[in-house]
Amino acid sequence: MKILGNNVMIKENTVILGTQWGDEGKGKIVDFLAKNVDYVIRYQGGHNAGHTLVINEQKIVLRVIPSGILHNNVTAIIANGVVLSPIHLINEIDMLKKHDYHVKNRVIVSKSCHLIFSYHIAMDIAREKRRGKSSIGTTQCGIGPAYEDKVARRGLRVGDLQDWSLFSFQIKENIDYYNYQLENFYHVESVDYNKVLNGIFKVKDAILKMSKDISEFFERFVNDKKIIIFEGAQGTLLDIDHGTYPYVTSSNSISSSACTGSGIGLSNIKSVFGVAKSYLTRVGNGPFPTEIFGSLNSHICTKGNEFGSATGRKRRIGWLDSILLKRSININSISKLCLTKLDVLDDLKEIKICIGYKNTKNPNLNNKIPFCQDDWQSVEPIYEVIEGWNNKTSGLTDFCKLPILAQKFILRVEEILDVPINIISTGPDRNQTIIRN
Ligand code: 2SA
Ligand code: MG
Repeated sequence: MKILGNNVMIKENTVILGTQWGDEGKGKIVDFLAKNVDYVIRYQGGHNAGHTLVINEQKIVLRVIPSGILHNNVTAIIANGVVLSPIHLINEIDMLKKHDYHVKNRVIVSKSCHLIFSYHIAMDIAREKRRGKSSIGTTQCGIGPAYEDKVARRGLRVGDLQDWSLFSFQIKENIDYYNYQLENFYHVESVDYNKVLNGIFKVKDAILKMSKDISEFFERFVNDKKIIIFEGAQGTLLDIDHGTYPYVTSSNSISSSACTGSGIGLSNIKSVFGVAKSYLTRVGNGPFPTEIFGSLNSHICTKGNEFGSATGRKRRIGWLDSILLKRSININSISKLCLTKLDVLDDLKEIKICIGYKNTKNPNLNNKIPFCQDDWQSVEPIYEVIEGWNNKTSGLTDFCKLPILAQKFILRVEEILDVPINIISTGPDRNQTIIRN
């Protein structure tokens, strides 16, 4: 990626993804950088994501459609790694239409996307209920069960909608399988075959019209030198393999997933751009060493509007954790960072950055990322305390106009992480953004 003065240009195929537990502000950054690209591709997750865009004070939350869609030059691709609720997708297209964005011809769906149906959602809810206190805190969108079906090789894909009679037969098998568990193991209501089938029937033609073999597509646009952004969903620490398992989502959210989740060859991806929040949030359960409670929690939560954009759940709040961020930078091969929500820290007297882990029960684990839940419990963060700038940064677009202490904070984060911070977000609006050369 080359950055030219105030004119940010993505010049090569780039992955843009979250480096923490999601909600870093990826949507805004993808939208901001998509103005001169040809394609934005979602390659994992589903409508559990909530990517918030604010354009001229109008707020739009995209959950499965890639964030570049508001630019007319962008074609949005939902690739094979995504689990797709067909009903949700149609609703999201309608929502955009209401906001005067007519996008139907610019949304393409891979025929290989696995589909999410109401029985996946019923199972997600039933499982969470049964887990009780040790629940994951899922978004209850059916993501986990849909990925389970994919790996178990009983999933139904977008392309399967082409043969309705075969599809109707196969889905009956799956519904019987799910209903047996829902009724006999989870003791909850089963789903009705006809209702599920009718729901899909209503949207199937619209979905099929958008569907394509994406691999065939790639051959063309790689040769034509089209520029692609691969947009990550959730965040690195929620990755099924590399995140804080089992408190993770059910997909790989790291950068290499852009290849498996879309079918593009490894050598066609040229750079990885990580998005990190200036502090840290997590929605759902699981370890969080730098978590903050009390009045500071409420202050940041209110000022940062830290509520799930899909579920409305209050997000947990904590200080920036450089131990986890460094892991994330390595796993993803991140060469550039964007720091978001700087303005949320504007009123604070002091700001902390976690620069080490002391493990109070097991000193061998000092500065290490634990494997066991038990070892996470005994992590005590070691903080560097930075003087707050206590001044407004909200809406600023020039690095030099930032209060000196805010500049110092950014430079210090950059130094700790040893990766350049090229973009700083000072508010939710597309324009509230600083580019650093
Ligand atoms: P799931 O539904 O099976 O993927 O949940 C598993 C874990 O992954 C977390 N997760 C998320 N964390 C942050 N943001 C997400 N998207 C929405 C948002 C979430 C919302 O943008 O605000 O509205 O609550 C997201 N999606 C999944 C989830 O909390 C579980 O910890
Ligand atoms: Mg989000």
